[in-house]
Amino acid sequence: MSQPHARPGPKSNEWFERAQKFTPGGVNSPARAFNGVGGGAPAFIDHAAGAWITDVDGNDYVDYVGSFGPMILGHADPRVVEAVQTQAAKGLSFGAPTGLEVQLAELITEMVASIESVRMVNSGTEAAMTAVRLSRGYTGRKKILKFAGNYHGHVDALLVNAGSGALTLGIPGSPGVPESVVADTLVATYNDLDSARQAFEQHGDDIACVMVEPVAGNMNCVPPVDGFLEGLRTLCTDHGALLVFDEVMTGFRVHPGCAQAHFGVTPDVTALGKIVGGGMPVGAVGGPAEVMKTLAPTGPVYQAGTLSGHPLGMAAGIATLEQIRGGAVHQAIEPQLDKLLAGLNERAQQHGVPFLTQSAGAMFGMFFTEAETITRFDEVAACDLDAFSRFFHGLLDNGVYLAPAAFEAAFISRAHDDAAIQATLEAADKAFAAVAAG
Ligand code: KE4
Repeated sequence: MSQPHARPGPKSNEWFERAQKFTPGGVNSPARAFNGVGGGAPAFIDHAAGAWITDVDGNDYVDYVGSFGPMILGHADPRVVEAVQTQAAKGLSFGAPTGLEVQLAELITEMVASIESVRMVNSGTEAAMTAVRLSRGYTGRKKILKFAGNYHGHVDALLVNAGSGALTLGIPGSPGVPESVVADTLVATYNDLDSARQAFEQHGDDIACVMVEPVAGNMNCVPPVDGFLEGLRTLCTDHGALLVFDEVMTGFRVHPGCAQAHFGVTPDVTALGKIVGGGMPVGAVGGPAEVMKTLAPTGPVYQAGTLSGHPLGMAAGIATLEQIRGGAVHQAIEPQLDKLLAGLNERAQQHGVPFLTQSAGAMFGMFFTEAETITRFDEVAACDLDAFSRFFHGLLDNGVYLAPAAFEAAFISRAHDDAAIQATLEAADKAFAAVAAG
């Protein structure tokens, strides 16, 4: 399917011109804008299948964005598409419960050991927001602890910047977020257990929850160092706080049982998104029934949604998780990712480009650095971001599509066969040459 490529062509430019007239920045999520890689029109997509995505100018790309994570089976998986088409013909949404919601809830509780009860929502943001309100309602406490470089959606209380120092009180991370809303948000350093311990020493009995990405996928791809997640588990248990794993990205991606199964650490509450909806707008928040019963209508913590448990999203989620649960998808992906990363590192070395890859399950990251390992946000920020931008465009010009930012993770799917990997490595050879040329 691959063919010689130019960067997004005239039709993407036309759509971008039109889009900017009616939508801020011409995109419905800033993560899709090319601002972080020198600007210009993003590729407007016409269709996708398997590992490949095709833009409106007919350029084919091997895709490592995968809708920022959901497409672990590859694009337009026949069973997922068929499930959505069949359900759509029966009506789109009812404002009343359906058996589909029960089936997806049963699948989630079967696949994720820590989840006995689950509430469907419409996005990862909603899942994280609900997890915070649930934790505060369940514990009767106000403070929440998160980590610099972790992203949990655009929830006001979680849109905070870390100040200087290991532990800081939240500073609004965006205009429109009042200081009062983040006054109870503590920010520690990811992979620095002492900074979390310091938070508990200072605020222990008022911390409702610790919210953490079990693999940090919003500061490129930074796995937890040994003992970090285990240490958070102990701190939360000792101080009566809830440990919330934001598995919106890692859920069903790092392991069929989520990152918590991969690392053997059990959270109290899990936020899910992306893969759980198979590419449709679905989020979920789950945990022990004892905690989850705090949510309305069984408990006093209010939470609701017109389209929560949407039949088409449930159908897509069921069709996706049914293919993941046995483990065969992750087993098939592993050797392909190994081949890809080995090939990338080999070509970087051939071109004399300082380059590092890190991965967890079916997600991975690429850093332009001399460092042997990256474990902290400041180390990511110190990487050569200009080199990443040249690499991004070198790949795009040669038919490989990455997220347009050095702080995003990359995603491989079951559909990334040897042909896709080979096409990627041929493009990478040219892209590393562009990086080396400076
Ligand atoms: P959504 O509201 O975008 O469905 O999920 C928010 C969210 C929550 N938690 C984690 C760990 C996440 O990674 C996300 C969303 N991830 C970004 C990618 N960095 C989505 C891309 C975008 O915002 O367009």
